[in-house]
Amino acid sequence: MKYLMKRTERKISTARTDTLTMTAAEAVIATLIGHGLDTIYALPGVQNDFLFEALFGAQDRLRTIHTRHEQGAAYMALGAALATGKPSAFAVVPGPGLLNAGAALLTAYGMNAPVLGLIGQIPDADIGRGLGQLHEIRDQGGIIKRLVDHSTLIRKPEQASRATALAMRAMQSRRPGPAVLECAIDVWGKSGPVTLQAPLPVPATKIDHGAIRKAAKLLGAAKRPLIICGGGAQGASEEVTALSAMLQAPVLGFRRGRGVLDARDPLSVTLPLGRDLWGEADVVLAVGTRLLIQLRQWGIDRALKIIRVDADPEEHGRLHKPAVALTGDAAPILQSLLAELPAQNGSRASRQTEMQERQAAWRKRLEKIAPQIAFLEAIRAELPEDGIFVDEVTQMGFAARIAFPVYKPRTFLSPGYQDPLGWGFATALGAQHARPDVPVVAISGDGGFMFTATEMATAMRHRIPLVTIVFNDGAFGNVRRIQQERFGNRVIGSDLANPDFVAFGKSFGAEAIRVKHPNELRQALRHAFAHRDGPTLIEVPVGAFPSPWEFINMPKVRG
Ligand SMILES: Cc1ncc(C[n+]2csc(CCOP(=O)(O)OP(=O)(O)O)c2C)c(N)n1
Ligand SMILES: [Mg+2]
Repeated sequence: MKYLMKRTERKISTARTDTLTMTAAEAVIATLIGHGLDTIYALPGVQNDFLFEALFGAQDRLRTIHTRHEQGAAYMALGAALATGKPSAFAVVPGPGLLNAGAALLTAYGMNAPVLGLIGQIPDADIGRGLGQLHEIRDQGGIIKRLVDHSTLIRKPEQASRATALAMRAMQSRRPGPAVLECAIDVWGKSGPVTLQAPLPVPATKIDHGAIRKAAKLLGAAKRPLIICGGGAQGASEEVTALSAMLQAPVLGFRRGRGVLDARDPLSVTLPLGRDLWGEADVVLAVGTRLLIQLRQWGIDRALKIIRVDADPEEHGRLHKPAVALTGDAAPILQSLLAELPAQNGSRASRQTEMQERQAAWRKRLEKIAPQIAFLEAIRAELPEDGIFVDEVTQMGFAARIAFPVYKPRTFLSPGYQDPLGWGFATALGAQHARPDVPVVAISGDGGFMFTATEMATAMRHRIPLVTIVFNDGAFGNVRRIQQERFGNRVIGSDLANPDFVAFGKSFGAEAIRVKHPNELRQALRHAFAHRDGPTLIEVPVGAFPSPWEFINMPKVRG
């Protein structure tokens, strides 16, 4: 490791054994660099002083991007992982630092995102004694164990590198997800003999050929096959595209499955039409999705056979016993299925025209949410096809999930079942930081934006060219509408006093502009995407939007 080699005076043994004297912090950082990480999103504090000292020494290999709140650091790491499909890391102090990062860690868990949290600890000898040390929290390790599947408390430098490599492997093995390494204030800075651990091999998916044959038979004989994609299908876009063509099967993606099949393909569908197709289907191939909406809301009966592909064997039968369960990474499993299928699948008539007509009929019905769709069309017209769109828990976000055309995998970031207000802006900052080669646009409401709006300072400090659109209706609009419509207009806790968003953005030195109409939004976006030397905030004042809920919470179609 280049930066470690500068410390030759600390090298205690020969190159043959590669044992070096280094601190626990240096060992963790060298191991992360050895795993290909080049950035850590972080907020310092005394428990992590030795970690930051080591980060100073590693600056040429691992950039430290500091944020203004731990929530920002962890969401940025999440955004980086989602936009690249690779592991990312953040570092925060214990107690309040950990809890501040908690919503993002929870979201990373729900999204199976490989995010590593480095969390400080009180002095090693005092852990668990309840002395009231700075940032002490009762049973921090226990709290962390409820949040992630893999966590380790590093107790000495000798253990640090292997613990890091094991965490990195756990984040990418079986069901991917976040992991945490805790380390005490005094242990980070302790020196000892360290053998750096190279990346450990991630176990490859074992293909169950019997199950593949069974799946191929079912799909080959299916009259109305349907493919449903969740976040677990994002790495299998080519395979899903080929299967869809071979079977003439529509592909439904909602939220995290969007973009697996290009929205320009007439077989690519979103929720409302997807529900119609669920009602007609005889075989469903579900790839990396919990199928919660389908099985709970839309219904299930014996006439529908389900083939599940999931990284987690426990996921298959949680709600319904599938006809075939395939466990592992979606891409290799679907490749095996593609190899087996031609022997089982006869020639199929094209469904292109039928699907085009049905898509057009739904587009007509979606005109009910025309104001949202007009803004989404403006964004789509300006965002390049590989540009990344980050949604939020807002009227515009709900509409985007069903109506924003997504062309490529990993270009529509949506937070999954946690749906935590405030994820958008900070996650998008991380996505834009990790993918400087493509424009990223975040949309949020005035409510959601203010959760992490202070990270505008981070965007300025690190010159992150994210474009953020704030749709300002002066309310937690979604909540307000529910109170108006379902609770007899008993409106409470949902009106908002906002800053002047343009003045707010400008006060940081960001580009900021207010636009009213979709065509003005297009112009503002075009300008922002052409001048990518810092962040841009676009405020769009809006009135109450028409409700999109009839297209999302749709009643049973079978069973
Ligand atoms: C962490 C978190 N807290 C609360 C909520 C509940 N919630 C869902 S939407 C919403 C209002 C969003 O307001 P805004 O961002 O302005 O978007 P709008 O609905 O006005 O379009 C709230 C409070 C949530 N989803 N997540
Ligand atoms: Mg609002």
